[in-house]
Amino acid sequence: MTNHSTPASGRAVPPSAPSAAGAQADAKTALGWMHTARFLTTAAQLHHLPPMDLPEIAFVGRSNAGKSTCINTLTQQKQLAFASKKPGRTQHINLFSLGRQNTTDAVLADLPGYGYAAVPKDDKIRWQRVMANYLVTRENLTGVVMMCDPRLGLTELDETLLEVIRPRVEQGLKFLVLLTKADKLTRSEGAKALSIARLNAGGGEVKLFSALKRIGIEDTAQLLWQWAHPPQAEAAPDALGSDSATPSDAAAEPPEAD
Ligand SMILES: Nc1nc2c(ncn2[C@@H]2O[C@H](COP(=O)(O)OP(=O)(O)OP(=O)(O)O)[C@@H](O)[C@H]2O)c(=O)[nH]1
Ligand SMILES: [Mg+2]
Repeated sequence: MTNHSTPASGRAVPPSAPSAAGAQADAKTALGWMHTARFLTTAAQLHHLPPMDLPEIAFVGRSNAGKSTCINTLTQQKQLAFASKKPGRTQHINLFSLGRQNTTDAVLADLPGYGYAAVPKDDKIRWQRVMANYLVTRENLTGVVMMCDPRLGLTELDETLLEVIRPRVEQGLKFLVLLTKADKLTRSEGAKALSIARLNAGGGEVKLFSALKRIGIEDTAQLLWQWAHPPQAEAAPDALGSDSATPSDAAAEPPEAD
C-alpha cells in the first residue's frame, strides 16, 4: 500500500500552541506527530502491560476491520503494526510511543480483533475478558477508536464493547467510531452508513476512513492529537489551589519543535 507519504517537513513544524478554546493542531502537525510512532512493547496479558501515566489511545474492533492498517496509515509507516489479509493477525496488545525528540507524550494501543470465527471458543472468551478488563481498568486510557466495517455494521460484540466502555465515556473517555474501508462504499452508501453509525454510537464521533483512498486520515490524526493534548484546564482539573506558574506536564504541553 502506498500510504506513507512522509511529511518530510513535518518534523520541523512547531505544533500550534494550545488556545484558550482547546489544543488544536493543523493536519501537518498532527501527522508529523503521528509519524514519530515507534514500537514500545507487546503484551499477551494485561498484567504484562507497563503502567503508564501518559494518554493512551486504543484501537479496537472486529478482526480484519483494519485496525493495524489504520495505525500504519496514520503513522505513515508501512509495517509498524502487523496488518494482514488473514484475520486474527494481531494477537497481543501492541503499544507504540508517540512524541518528538525521543520524548513520549502519548501511546497508541493496537488490540487484537474480536469475532473471528476460526478462533477456538475458549480463546475467544479469554480474549474478550482481557479486552473488557483492559477497557475498564487501564487507568491512562484516554480514548478509544472503534474500527467498524460499515458493510457489516455494528456487530453484537461491538455493541457489548460499547456497553463496557459507556460508563467511562460518560466520565470523559474520548470515543471515535471509524467506518473503515470506505473506498468500498459509494458516496450515498457512505452517507447512509455515517448516519446509522451516529445513531448507534450514542453521540460519539463517527468518521469515514479509508487507508486505500486516504479518506479521513488528516481529520483522525488531528482528533487524536487533540485527545492527547487536552487544554490545560482539562489536563489539570484540580490544581489544588496552586496559583503558581507550574510547568505543565508533558501530556499537556505541545512537543517542542526540532
Ligand atoms: N479496501 C480496503 N482494505 C483495507 C483497508 N484497511 C485495511 N484493509 C484490508 O483489510 C485487511 C485487514 O486489515 P488489518 O489492518 O490487518 O485488520 P485488523 O483489524 O488489524 O485485523 P486483526 O489484527 O485480525 O484484528 C487487510 O487485508 C487490509 O489490507 C482499507 O481502507 N480499504
Ligand atoms: Mg491487527
